[in-house]
Amino acid sequence: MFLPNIPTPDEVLDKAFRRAKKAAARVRTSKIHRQKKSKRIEEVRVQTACQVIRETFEGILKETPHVEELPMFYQDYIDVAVGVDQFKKSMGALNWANGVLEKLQNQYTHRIRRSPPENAAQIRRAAFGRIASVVNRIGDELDFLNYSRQMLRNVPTVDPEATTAVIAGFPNVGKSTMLRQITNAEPEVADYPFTTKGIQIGHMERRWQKYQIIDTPGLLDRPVQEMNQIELNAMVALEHLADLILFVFDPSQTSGFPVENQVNLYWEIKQIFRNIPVLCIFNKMDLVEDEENVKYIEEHINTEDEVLMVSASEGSGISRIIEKLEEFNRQFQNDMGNNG
Ligand SMILES: Nc1nc2c(ncn2[C@@H]2O[C@H](COP(=O)(O)OP(=O)(O)OP(=O)(O)O)[C@@H](O)[C@H]2O)c(=O)[nH]1
Ligand SMILES: [Mg+2]
Repeated sequence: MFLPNIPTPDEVLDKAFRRAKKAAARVRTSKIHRQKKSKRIEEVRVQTACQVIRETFEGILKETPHVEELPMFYQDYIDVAVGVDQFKKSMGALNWANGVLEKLQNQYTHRIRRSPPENAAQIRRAAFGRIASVVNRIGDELDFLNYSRQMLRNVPTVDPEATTAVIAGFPNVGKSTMLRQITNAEPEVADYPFTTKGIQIGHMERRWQKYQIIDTPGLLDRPVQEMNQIELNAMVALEHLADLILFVFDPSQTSGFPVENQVNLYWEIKQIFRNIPVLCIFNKMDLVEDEENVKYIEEHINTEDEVLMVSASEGSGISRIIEKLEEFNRQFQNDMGNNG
């Protein structure tokens, strides 16, 4: 997401006063009386200064997306990253400043016009003082918007229209390997305020339908009790996006996590993504020698969830996952069609 450049109050004022001075130098004088000229110059300086600042703020307001018009995922994302209320408040401050500047511009232009010529410079200086104080008043807000710009620079480009699967499971069970295999490409990796390690998004297109597969390292791989508020909020954002959860088990336990723990995490994920279907993937099947762990998992998960056996690193079973995604998508579209 792109937010426009945000200047500091000093930058705003420097630019405004510099431009005002230049504009004053261009005031045509030959035909007007000297006394009138000095008033005209001060008037132009006040007007130009106000105008330049207002245009700067209007530009920012126009180029910044309206939070409430964005897809829910982005709204939640912004909320997690910087806080939606603070963001809106800061945008409101720009509006406020523009309102005040408009008034000052009118007020001081009139004052200069009505004043004796020898007072014009003094009135202009007073106007500049008021202008500076308005701009400085919203210094914190400008600062915050600049910070938001940094924080939101690397928002992953999610496609709200694409059918979206979110991969969950303990670390080292083969999630990233699977993502690479399914989407057949190096996934896009973006900074993500939800996790420490960034988000990975893989894109895939089959029969004119777009799919995106999301891996969130460091987020969906540990118990909910250990999560902080930011991470819990992140769940909400993912919930808006996920059409399907791919929960990856490692029955070989070579990842270092006993199947009991894996099953516990599975149930937690199901609790969080309450209404979202889960496809259970048993990975690293090439390493599984006896079936005991496979059986254990099968007996302890919801019997309605479908199970696929794969080996991500060897690529076996991957096409089954893709078929399942397509199947799910068809069903999903049908349901949508029937309900809409
Ligand atoms: N033998 C075997 N190894 C696999 C398989 N899938 C993944 N691996 C290996 O398991 C290790 C972990 O794989 P990753 O894809 O990085 O696992 P991950 O779940 O993304 O791990 P984190 O990002 O740390 O959560 C790597 O060394 C992979 O090569 C598989 O099906 N069979
Ligand atoms: Mg990974």
